[in-house]
Amino acid sequence: MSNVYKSAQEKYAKYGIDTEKVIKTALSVPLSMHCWQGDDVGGFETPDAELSGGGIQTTGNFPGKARNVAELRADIDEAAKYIPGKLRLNLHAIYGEFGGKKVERDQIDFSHFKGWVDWCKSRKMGIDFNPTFFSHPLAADGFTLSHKDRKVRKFWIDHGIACRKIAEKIGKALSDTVITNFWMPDGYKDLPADRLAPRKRMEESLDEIFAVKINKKYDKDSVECKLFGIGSESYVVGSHEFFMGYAVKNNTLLTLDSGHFHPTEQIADKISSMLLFVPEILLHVSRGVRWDSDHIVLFDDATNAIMQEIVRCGALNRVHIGMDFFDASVNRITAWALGMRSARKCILAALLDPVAQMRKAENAWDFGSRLALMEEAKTMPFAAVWDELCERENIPSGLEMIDSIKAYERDVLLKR
Ligand code: RNT
Ligand code: ZN
Repeated sequence: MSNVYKSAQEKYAKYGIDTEKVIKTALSVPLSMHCWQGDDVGGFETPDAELSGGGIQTTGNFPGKARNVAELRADIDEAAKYIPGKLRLNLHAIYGEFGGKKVERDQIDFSHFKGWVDWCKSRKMGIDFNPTFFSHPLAADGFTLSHKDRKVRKFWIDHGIACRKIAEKIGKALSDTVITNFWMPDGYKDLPADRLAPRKRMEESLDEIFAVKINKKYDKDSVECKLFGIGSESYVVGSHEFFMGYAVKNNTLLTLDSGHFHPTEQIADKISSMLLFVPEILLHVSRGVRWDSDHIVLFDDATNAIMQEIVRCGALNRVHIGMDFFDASVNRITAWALGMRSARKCILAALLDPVAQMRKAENAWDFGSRLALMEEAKTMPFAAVWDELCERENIPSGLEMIDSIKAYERDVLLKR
């Protein structure tokens, strides 16, 4: 235990905060690691899926992206070396092991994910799941579950059902609860003449998917809204109001992606409201930059505000924290590690806040002291506690991490 940490511990103790307890809690919060940062959301379908017709776009051409399951696993292992605390793995349906065969998305089953289950088991990682409603010829019109053509809708409905069944089996195999997230890119580039009909079709399709009984002990469904995407600038079927309404009406989880709202709108303030009306929340922690929703997460105000809200609502067990960023312009391992370390840092910082004192001031109508305490918290010796947390977990410090990832880049990534 370093002297710097000891002195920090004393300072926090003056505010009634036990840094030892905080470190343990911060490490115990699961972060769901999105597999898609490793290969730019490509997946391993045969023939190679193309990133077209779906509003998902990764930019950048940093060398060495994972080309197959084995490489992706090696990269996840490498990134995990730098991320302290409990991890889950968030898989998209296109990341199955299809044995070099073409398996249509409405035909996928648990066997394609059995390898991932074993792999995650040996790493004590839980799994989360996502049907993939993009990068497919039947998504090329920009519509899936709300497509005008019943045949197209049916294909995607069957995909959604197949994914829920897979997720349930994964949950059973891991004695855990998988969260399956539904995000559909459906929308129009330009002004629609009919905004209602696609939304009605989307609702009916989702109803059909969720009508299939799944054991909630093993799988829970979540729905994700978005304001706009590339190619769906004017209208997204699954808007915030659509999915907030859908989740409340149907008692599903609601996914809040930090990059899916107006540029100045933040999701932190939404958490306390939604906790009153939906059973649980899934977060896609990301960083919106102008029109892009998927930059690498940082230790910034928006992410700190999110984690503060979860902690202050006492909702660490009802808000599931998943990552959703993808950057192909930097080393992908760095992207993963940096983004997820930042998320963990924000959790730690939120747990170190003197909330009890702030609330005391608030309840006494003493808003000056409340604000002063919030300011005070910002310059408390947070870094000393973070370093201690990393050291105890044998996680390299920031600078060591950069050197170590550079070595992996030289020895592994650049040889691909
Ligand atoms: C897209 C959504 C969605 C995807 C992943 C890959 O805007 O955020 O969550 O990023 O499913
Ligand atoms: Zn998302």
